[in-house]
Amino acid sequence: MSDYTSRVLEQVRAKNAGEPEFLQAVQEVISTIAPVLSANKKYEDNCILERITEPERTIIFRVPWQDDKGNIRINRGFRVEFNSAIGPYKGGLRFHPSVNLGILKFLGFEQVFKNSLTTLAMGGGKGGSDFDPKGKSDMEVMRFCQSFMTELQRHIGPDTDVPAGDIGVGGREIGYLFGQYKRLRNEFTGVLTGKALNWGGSLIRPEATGYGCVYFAQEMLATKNDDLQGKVCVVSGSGNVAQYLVEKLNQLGAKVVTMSDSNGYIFDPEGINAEKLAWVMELKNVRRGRIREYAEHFKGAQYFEGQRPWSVPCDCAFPCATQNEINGQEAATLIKNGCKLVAEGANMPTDLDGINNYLAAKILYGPAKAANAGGVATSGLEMAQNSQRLNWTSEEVDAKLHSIMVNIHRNAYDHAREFSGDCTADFTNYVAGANIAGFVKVADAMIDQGLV
Ligand code: NDP
Ligand code: 2IT
Repeated sequence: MSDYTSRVLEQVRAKNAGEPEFLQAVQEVISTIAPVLSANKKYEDNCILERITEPERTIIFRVPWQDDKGNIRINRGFRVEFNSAIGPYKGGLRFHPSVNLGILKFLGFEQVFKNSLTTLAMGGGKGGSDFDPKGKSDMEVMRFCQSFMTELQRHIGPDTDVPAGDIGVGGREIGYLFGQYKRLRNEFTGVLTGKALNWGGSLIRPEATGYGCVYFAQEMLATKNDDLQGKVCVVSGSGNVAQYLVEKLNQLGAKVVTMSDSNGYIFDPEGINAEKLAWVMELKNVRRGRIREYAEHFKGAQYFEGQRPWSVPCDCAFPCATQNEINGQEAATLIKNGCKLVAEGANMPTDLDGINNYLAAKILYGPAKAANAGGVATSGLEMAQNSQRLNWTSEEVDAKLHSIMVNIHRNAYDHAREFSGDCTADFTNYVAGANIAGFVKVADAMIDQGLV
């Protein structure tokens, strides 16, 4: 770390005490971009680090709604509009009881660099609420979404800020949110992505994060003349990202042996094939049940209550549930058991100790902001289709997604090799590469646009 990066990190810590996830995300980025800051004095002269760590705007609002029994309920709504240097704010909405300002600031901060890596014109933002959709009826979810959008609609728009889904926000929620926006504003625009196909959505958007993460893993393996055929894979989560990631791994001949949810994980030594995955999708998307039912339904599978899957021996690991789901010890266990690749579908799933363990072991490690950027990239493709008022075929969208993931990998790889001193013939530090590549584009745009 240089004097400049240490000084800014201290300031950020002092100003954002009590937001550990945000500080963790900032530390990871700042600690890896020092070489590019030392080589280009203009970033320090323009106080880019001080500015890029401060959201442009943070909106916090009350969300009152009524449950099915007629009780009045109050939640807190947020939108963090982090950085608009290279395009309108873009990023998902998370509905989960753990949501608070610090978590949304970490997610918004990550989104700035991720969106930059996609090569598309999107700034970074994130929002959501501490509302828990679990156990709520469709009508309760609808009333909540309508109340949330009644306030949020003042702050967003197709050229201003374009939200999408994240944990707890899928097709159902996007539908209710879009309906209320359209009603209040009397306009049918691409203000949200992740829409259904019959009213402006894009083919492949639901699949995009999971598919994209697998495409990124393929690119990392290709640098070692390897591929996914026959690889034993451990996956966490069983939501949107995990489901389509497992689908693509199966298509490419890998064997997925675990999935999980917030209560525990299932281990299926035979592999979660296409037929079993279809059952999981019905369980999670229609019946909204628990993953433990898998082990009751499929003989030979086991369920581990309250545990995460990282002690299961594997070739490749794909965390797809939530932040900090792999700590230093769990990362060490993965490596000890032979894991050679980690590609992150979730945002910041590995803590800083865990990342250091991957880097020390020199495994292929695809950090979230590069590996899971396919979701927001395909949101960018949805925005492009909405502007054109055209729908592309799934082959077209998938080909564009694939080529974006190849480009993100190449960009991170090249920037790592140019700037990060620890790369060798067989090791690429994709953390440094992704952070530097994402940072430079946004920072240069901020300088071009003056002190705003
Ligand atoms: P979903 O809500 O569809 O699924 C989330 C999954 O993770 C569920 O299986 C859920 O379990 C589990 N989970 C959530 N919170 C926790 C927790 N605190 N502890 C353990 N398990 C948990 O969300 P997504 O699949 O969309 O998102 C998963 C991750 O991917 C998140 O980190 C998100 O930010 C990231 N991401 C999502 C993108 C997208 O396009 N959707 C794009 C890029 C990243 P349960 O079923 O019990 O709730
Ligand atoms: O974390 C993410 O990139 C997302 N949840 C997707 C955001 C988006 O705008 O599609």
